[in-house]
Amino acid sequence: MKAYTIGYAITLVFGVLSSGVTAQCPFHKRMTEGGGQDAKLEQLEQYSVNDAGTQETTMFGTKINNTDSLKAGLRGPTLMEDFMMREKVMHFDHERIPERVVHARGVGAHGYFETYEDWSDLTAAKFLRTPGTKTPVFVRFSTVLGSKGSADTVRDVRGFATRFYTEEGLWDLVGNIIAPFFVQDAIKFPDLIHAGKPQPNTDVPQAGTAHETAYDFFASEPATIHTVLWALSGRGIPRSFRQVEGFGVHTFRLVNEEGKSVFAKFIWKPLQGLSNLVWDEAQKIAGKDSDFHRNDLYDAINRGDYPEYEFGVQIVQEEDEDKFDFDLLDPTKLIPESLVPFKPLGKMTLNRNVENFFSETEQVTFHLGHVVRGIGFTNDPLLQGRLFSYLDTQINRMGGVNYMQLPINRPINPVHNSQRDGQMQFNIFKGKVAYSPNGLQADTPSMVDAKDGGYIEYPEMVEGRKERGKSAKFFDHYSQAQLFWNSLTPPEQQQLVDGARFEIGKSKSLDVRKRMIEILNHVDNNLAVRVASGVGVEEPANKYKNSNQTSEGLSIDQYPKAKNIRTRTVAILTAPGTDTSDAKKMYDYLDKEGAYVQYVGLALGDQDGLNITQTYTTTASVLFDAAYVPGGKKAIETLMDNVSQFPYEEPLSFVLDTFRHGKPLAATGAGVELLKAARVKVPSSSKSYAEDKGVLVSSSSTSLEEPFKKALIQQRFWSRMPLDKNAK
Ligand code: HDD
Repeated sequence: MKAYTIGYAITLVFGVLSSGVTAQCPFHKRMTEGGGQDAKLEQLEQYSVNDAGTQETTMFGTKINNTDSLKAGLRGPTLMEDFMMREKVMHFDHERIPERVVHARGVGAHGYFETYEDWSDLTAAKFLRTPGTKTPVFVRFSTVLGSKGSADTVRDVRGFATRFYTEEGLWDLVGNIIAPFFVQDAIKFPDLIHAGKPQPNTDVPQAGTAHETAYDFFASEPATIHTVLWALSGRGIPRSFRQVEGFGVHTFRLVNEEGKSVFAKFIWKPLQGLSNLVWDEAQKIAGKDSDFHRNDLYDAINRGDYPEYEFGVQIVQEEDEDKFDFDLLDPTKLIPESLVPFKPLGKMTLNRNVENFFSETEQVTFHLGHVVRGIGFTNDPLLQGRLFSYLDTQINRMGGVNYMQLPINRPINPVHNSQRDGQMQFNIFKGKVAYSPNGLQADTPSMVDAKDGGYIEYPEMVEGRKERGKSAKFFDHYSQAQLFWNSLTPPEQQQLVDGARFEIGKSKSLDVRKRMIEILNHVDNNLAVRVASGVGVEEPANKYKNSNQTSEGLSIDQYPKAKNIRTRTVAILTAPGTDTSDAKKMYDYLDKEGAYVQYVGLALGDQDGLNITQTYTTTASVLFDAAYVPGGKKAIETLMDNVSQFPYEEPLSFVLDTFRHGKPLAATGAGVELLKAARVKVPSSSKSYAEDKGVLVSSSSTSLEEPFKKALIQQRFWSRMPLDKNAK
C-alpha cells in the first residue's frame, strides 16, 4: 500500500504538471532541462519505500499487531473475521509472477552511457549527438535456458539487455554475449527453446544443452552450428558479466536527420578484458557458489569498481548491402571485424546495484520495439518476429497492459497518448477526451511528424511475392562456423573440443551423436575427428575444404587485456605458523593495486594477526583468480597433513586446481613445497612470469610482486593446458 500511495501521489503530481503547473516539481524541472546521468535514479527514488523505524500497518493503513492470528480461545479455531491474517496470507500467495519463458535467471544494474562525439552524420538519436551527453541505463544479464533458481556458471548463451532512458524515450538493445544466433527465423524460436529446455517428460536437465533433444535439434538444423560452436567455446562459460562482450546480433538501421540510413551491428566491448572459465571450474563453481556471477557483479559495484563497456557499431552503407558472401539479414552470421571494423561511439559505466531485485530486475520489461528516432529495423526475419514476442510475453508476466507504468519501466520523459484503462491503471487521466483526432482538446496530444522531432520511419522500398522460404545466402551454414573455429588459438580450440565431447557425449542416441559429428565435419575435419573419438562415433572419412580464413575479434585470448588488476580475486593460503610478514606484504601490495585479497585459514577470525575471512571448507580455488602460498614450515606441514588435518586434501586440491585451470600461482619459501606436493610443475629458476606460465616461486614475496601482478593481468595461462595429440 505504501508504494501505491506514493505512486498515486506521483501520478497526481504528473496530473498537475500536465495541466501546466510545472515549477513546483523538481523532477519535471530537471526533465525539461534535459535528462542527465541521474535522471532515472531520481525518478526511482520517488517510488522508494523505507520501512526502517516505522510502525506495522495493513495494506489499507490501519496500525496493527499481527504476531498471532485471531482465535476463538487460545487453542481454538482461527476466525474468518481475522482481516490481518487473511490479507497477509493472501498477499503472500500471490507474490510470484511467471518467470521469463527464456532468460529467467538474471542480474541487473544501473549506470549511465556517455557519448564520445557528435554522431549526427549517422543518426538523429539525440543522446548520440552531443559529446559528453550522459544517459541513464539499466542492464540485465541473464542465462537463457535455466529457470530462475538455476546456477550461474552453466554452459549457455547469456543475455546482455540494455535499456537507455533517453530524453526522447526508451531504447532497449536486447542482445546476447554471443554474436550470432541459432536460428534464422522467429518461427523456429519455439522449436529451439523446446529442444534446449528441460525435456518435457522428465523436466531434466536444468539449465543447459547437454542432452539429447538439444543436439537432435542442432543436428537437424545446420543453421545452428555457428552459434553452437560459440557456446561450446569459452564464450559459453564467461568468468564474469564484467568480462563479456555484448552483441545486438541483428543488423539494425541508423537514420540521420536528412533521412539517410546505414546498416548497423551494435557491439559492447568490456574494458575489463574478456575472460572465460574452464568447464571443470564452471561445474565446481555451480556447486560451491551458484550465485557466482551475481555476486561478482554486486561486489564490484559495491566496492566502486564500476564495470565499463565501450559501445560501438559496424557500419555498412546502404549501397553495400549485397557485397558480402552472407546476407546482412541473416542473424546466424556476424560481420567479421576484418571486413568492417568496430567503430566506438561511447562508453557505459555500471555504477549502482538495484535496491530491490523484484521491483527492478524482475519487473523490467525489455522490448526490441522500444526505439527512439534515429534507430530502426531491418527485415531480418528473426528480428521481425521478436518485435511481436517481447510485447506479448510481458502481458503474460505482468498480468496486464499497464506494465510500462512500473517505476523501472517508465521513460524519463513525459508520456501522453489516448491509451486508457486496463488492469492496474495507476494514472488518473483528466478530461473526457481519449481519442484522436479531437476538437474538444485542440487535437492534443498532437501528432508529431519526423521533421518536428517525431519518430523517423525509413521509407525502405519493399516488393516481392508473398511466400515462405529463405534467400539463397541463408543456406551457407558452415563458412562462418569455420571462420570462428579457425580464429581460435589451439588452447581455445581444445576447450571447444572438450565442451563438445561433454555435451554431445550426454546424448544416449548414437544416431544423434553421429549426425552431430557429420555437421562438425562440414566445419572442420580435425574438429570432428577429435570430438568423435570422445563420443563413440567413427572418425568421419570425408574431408571438406577448409578456407583457412580467420578474422580478428573472435578469440577471447587475443582480446586486449585489462590495464590493471582491480577486482582480481586472490587467495593467500595460510595455517598457524605462516610467515605473516611475507603474507602481509603480498596482501598489502595486491590490495593497494585494487585486487580483492582474502586470507584462507583453518578457522575464521584472527590467526597470528591475519584476519582469516575464508576457510578451506567455506571456499575453494575455483572461486578465486589466483593463489599465493607464503612460507612458514609448520604451516605448510599442516596444509600437507592429509591424515588428521585434511583427509580430503583441500589445500592440495586448492593449489592443483589453481594450476590446472591456468591461473596465476605464486609461492615463497616453504610454500613452494605445497606446490610440489600438489604435483604442480615448479619452474627450476626464476624466469619471467610468461616463461614460467604464471607459476612463480621465490624466497621472498617482495620479488614476486611485479611478476605476480603481470600474471594477474594476463589472467589465464592457457599454454599450461594439455592439447589433444592430434590437435593442429
Ligand atoms: Fe529473446 C527474452 C535476447 C531471440 C523471445 N531475449 C530475452 C532476453 C534477452 C534476449 C537478452 C532477456 C531480456 C531481459 O533481461 O528481460 N532473444 C535475444 C536475442 C535473440 C533473441 C539476442 C536473437 C538475436 N527472443 C528471440 C526470439 C524470440 C524471443 C526469436 C521469439 C520469437 N526473448 C523472447 C521472449 C523473452 C525474451 C519470450 C522472454 C522474457 C522476455 O522476452 O522479456 O519474448
